[in-house]
Amino acid sequence: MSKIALITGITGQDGSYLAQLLLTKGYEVHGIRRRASSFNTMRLEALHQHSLSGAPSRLRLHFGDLTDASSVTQVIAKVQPDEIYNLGAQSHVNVSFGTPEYTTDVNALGPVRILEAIRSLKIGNKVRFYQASTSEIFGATQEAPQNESTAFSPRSPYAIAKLHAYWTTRLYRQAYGVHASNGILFNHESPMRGETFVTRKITRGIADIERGLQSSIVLGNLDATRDWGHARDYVEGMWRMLQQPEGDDYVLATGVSHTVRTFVETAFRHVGRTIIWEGEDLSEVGRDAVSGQVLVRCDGQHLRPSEVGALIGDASKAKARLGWTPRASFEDLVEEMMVHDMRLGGFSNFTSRAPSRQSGLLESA
Ligand code: NAP
Ligand code: G4F
Repeated sequence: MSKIALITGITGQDGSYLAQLLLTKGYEVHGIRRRASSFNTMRLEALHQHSLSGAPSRLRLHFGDLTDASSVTQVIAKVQPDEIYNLGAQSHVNVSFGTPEYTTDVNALGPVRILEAIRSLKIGNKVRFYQASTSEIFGATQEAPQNESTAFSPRSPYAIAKLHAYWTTRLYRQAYGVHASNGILFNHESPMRGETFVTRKITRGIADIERGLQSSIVLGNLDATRDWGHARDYVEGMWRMLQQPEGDDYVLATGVSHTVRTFVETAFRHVGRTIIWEGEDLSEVGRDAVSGQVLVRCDGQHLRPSEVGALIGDASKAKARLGWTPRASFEDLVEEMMVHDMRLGGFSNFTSRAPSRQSGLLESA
């Protein structure tokens, strides 16, 4: 009998990589997707196509929403999963400052709704639960690198909601004996990354500059640092957490950090351009060293009301207990994203595929 997994946020970056991993491992994979006025399952298209070529699809999607307890409970009751991965979230930190109440509803109360469903359905002794926690909960911490013992200091509505979810997950583990784990993941990117996160904004922007579709990329804080890994490596870590005899909390990170500025320079090198920086603060620009063309500009709209400190993770516990290590280097990651966006033309081509078979994924379209 194959195991059954349920993924919330299956239409997102991590959801698509995790679904692929679990299908490869022989799981029957179910996902909760939100109802939208246009197709939002583009990232899953390749998986669906794959299943069309072989055995009956082991991937099923169900409409639901983390803000709606009844839909969450109904899907869990119907699917009877062995493992639940809660990846669904309003995941954009800057957006959370403008939508604090909604972000709290999805990111903090969403996991409460899932865990209460597990309790009310009396499946707490059977199901294993993964919560997508985040390095953002360390926020303004002075300690570096950060590990599972580092004090929390969240600095955004997003991070505060995720910290609520972190403690909720621990509570259901300790109070009710649920196999529940927090993956405290540092930034992880890929060609499937949403286009408003800084890495994909840069790689897609460069691809569009090279095509003559835009003249420059407009960014915020160039000196922000992040510990960037590859999403493919991180979903492997999520799965490993749920294969342990007990639930626990683990940091996943590369232990190496770079600035946004370095990401920009590395990505432009892929298309043979060297960036020279001129000016200060929001007047700073990045020019092509040969042509002098301004390729990077700054705009205050991309600055946040409060920024986190230097986030860099220590994943020693995951290495020792899960045997997890990230494979892709920073350079590998930038290269893969650039190759993808140069080939596919970034956002415009990604979304222009009209997936007429999308409803084939749905049990209740
Ligand atoms: P993502 O690409 O933004 O995907 C988020 C997913 O959540 C999408 O499938 C989205 O659906 C879904 N979602 C949003 N609101 C929902 C709601 N109300 N009900 C049900 N589903 C909802 O994010 P990601 O990068 O894959 O990240 C996955 C999870 O890990 C998130 O919880 C994020 O906060 C967390 N995390 C990410 C990173 C990272 O660096 N990527 C690091 C640490 C933690 P739509 O497609 O309909 O929008
Ligand atoms: O790419 P970002 O928006 O990612 P951020 O805020 O680190 O959040 C991501 O990683 C978290 C894990 O630590 C996840 F929990 C979260 O869900 C999400 O996946 O911004 C990265 C850095 C920030 O310091 C930001 O100020 O890039 C800086 N930045 C500079 N210019 C920009 C821009 N960020 C965005 N989104 N857009 C810009 O133009």
